[in-house]
Amino acid sequence: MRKFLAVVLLSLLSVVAVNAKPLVKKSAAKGTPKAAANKVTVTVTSFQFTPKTITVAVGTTVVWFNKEGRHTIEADKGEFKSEVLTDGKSFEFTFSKAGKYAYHCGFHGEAGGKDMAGTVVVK
Ligand SMILES: [Cu+2]
Repeated sequence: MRKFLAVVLLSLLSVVAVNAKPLVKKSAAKGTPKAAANKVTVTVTSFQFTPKTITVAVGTTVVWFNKEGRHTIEADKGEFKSEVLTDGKSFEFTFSKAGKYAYHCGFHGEAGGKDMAGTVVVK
């Protein structure tokens, strides 16, 4: 009887050990460093940028994702300018220098923050 119990206990232990294996793998995967994303998205709709003003760290890539309509992303001072973006298209620009970058849509806005316009503050 004792021997039988011992065998049952042993087989139970081995089942637990097998089941525990995936858990160990999971926690090991958690420690794997992820690639630094460093991207911020601005949503483009008709006729605004959301958020209108964003503040990011130097080196950040800002992605303008166009949900609807035809728009462009143009820096007031010419640091960047996108092609015409149609539905579902996006434009990105990496800011490597601190500063205040005002931009606007070439169709629906103007330099100086008028109408469809926004600002990226890089610190
Ligand atoms: Cu526009």
